[in-house]
Amino acid sequence: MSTISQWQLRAAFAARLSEMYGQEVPAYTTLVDVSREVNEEVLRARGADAERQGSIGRVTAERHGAIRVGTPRELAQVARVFGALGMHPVGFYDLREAAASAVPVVSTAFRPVDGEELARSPFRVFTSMLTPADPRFFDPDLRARLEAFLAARELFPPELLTLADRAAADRELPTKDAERLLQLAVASLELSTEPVDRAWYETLERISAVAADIGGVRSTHVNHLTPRVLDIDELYRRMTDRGIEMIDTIQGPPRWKGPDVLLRQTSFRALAEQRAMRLADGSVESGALRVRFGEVEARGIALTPEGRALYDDLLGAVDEQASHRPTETRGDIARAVWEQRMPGTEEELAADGLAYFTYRLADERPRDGSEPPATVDALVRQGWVRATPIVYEDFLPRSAAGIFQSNLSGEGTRDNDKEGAAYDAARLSGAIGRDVLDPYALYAQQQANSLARVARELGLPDI
Ligand code: OOG
Ligand code: NI
Repeated sequence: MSTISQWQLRAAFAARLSEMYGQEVPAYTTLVDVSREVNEEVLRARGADAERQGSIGRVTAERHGAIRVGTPRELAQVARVFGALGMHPVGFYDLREAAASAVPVVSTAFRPVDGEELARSPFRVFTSMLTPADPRFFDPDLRARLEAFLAARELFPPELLTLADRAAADRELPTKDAERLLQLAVASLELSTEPVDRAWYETLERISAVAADIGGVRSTHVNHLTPRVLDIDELYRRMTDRGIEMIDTIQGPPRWKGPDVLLRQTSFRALAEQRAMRLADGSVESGALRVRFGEVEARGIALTPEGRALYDDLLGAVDEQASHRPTETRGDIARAVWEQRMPGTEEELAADGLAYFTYRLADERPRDGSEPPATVDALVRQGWVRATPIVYEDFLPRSAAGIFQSNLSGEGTRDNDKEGAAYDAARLSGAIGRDVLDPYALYAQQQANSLARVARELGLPDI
């Protein structure tokens, strides 16, 4: 009997979701086409160098999606569905704090965790969960109504969850079951045609458009699907030239002369889509909602906690300077700050312990019988070992807040005099009954494994 492995399920799921989303949101297809065009040009111009952070095959197929759910129970079900595809919750993002207007969610990202799995298919889904218990957003009455509404809906059919548990346990599924799982999983993330209860939706919308998007309807949906591009500035220009109105910034690090680090993202608001609305008297009329959008991203080297602290520090410095110099663009200010304070080469980032790399023996290493040196720096400098950057596979809370933000219309309401409900990675782990993994630990492990192997191959003690 032929079977489909987890990574094949994941790759097939990403491809089908992409096909579905392209049919539902035509601007997404434009984005994918322009991304491919830019990637091919970058590859031609930069050759092998363009593939240092992932093969062109990987980058071209690479996507992340985003979904939003309402309760820990629903998030635990999401974890089962993605667990079937070899995707695990990594990282904790508190968007309640990061956004200027009301975004009452906490988030994690489901993604493959080991290097080989990432190379096969790096598909990831940024997944947010509403926080009805946060009194800054919801009063006790609305919280109770919201929780009752959420408790009564079913996002994922039992058949899907049963198949998902089997795929996770067996790490594969027979072809026929795999087909069924993929169908049910994609269908559960399509935009529903069920009429929206207008009064209820608007009640939540007054608090936050995100709350309405999550708790105002009886289903969930993928709200964007993001291709990866090798030159995001060029992509931004081309999309603008095609008349697609992008948000006014690229989130994350500036364009600068040093290495690409972490993640740069930009987005555009999707058009309003026609949706059936149910009115108080039970009649249905046609309305429109804007709930889906487009986003694109460029990925760079993963930073260590020290590197990340520096990144956050620079963000603060840029904010500070931008507030005093309203005539200069944020990009120009950021570039100047980075050129002053961020190490400008991969070698320096590695030497300062600011970024993660994997190491392997160089093909052209000395073979004259000389002894290899005992430190990583010296091994690299003397040509024994080559360093390859580890790509950042995760997200940035401030950028994510910017993406949420730029796609909202109203400000919503948040009562900052109240104390927010506490939430962190440990609580989220408890709520969904599985570990939310620490991204730094994953990168550090990947780096350490590669160094252990190099040490073994060279007959060195630990390096
Ligand atoms: C998620 C927004 C964040 C990203 O790439 O940072 C995000 C959402 O709108 O649900 O997708
Ligand atoms: Ni996104």
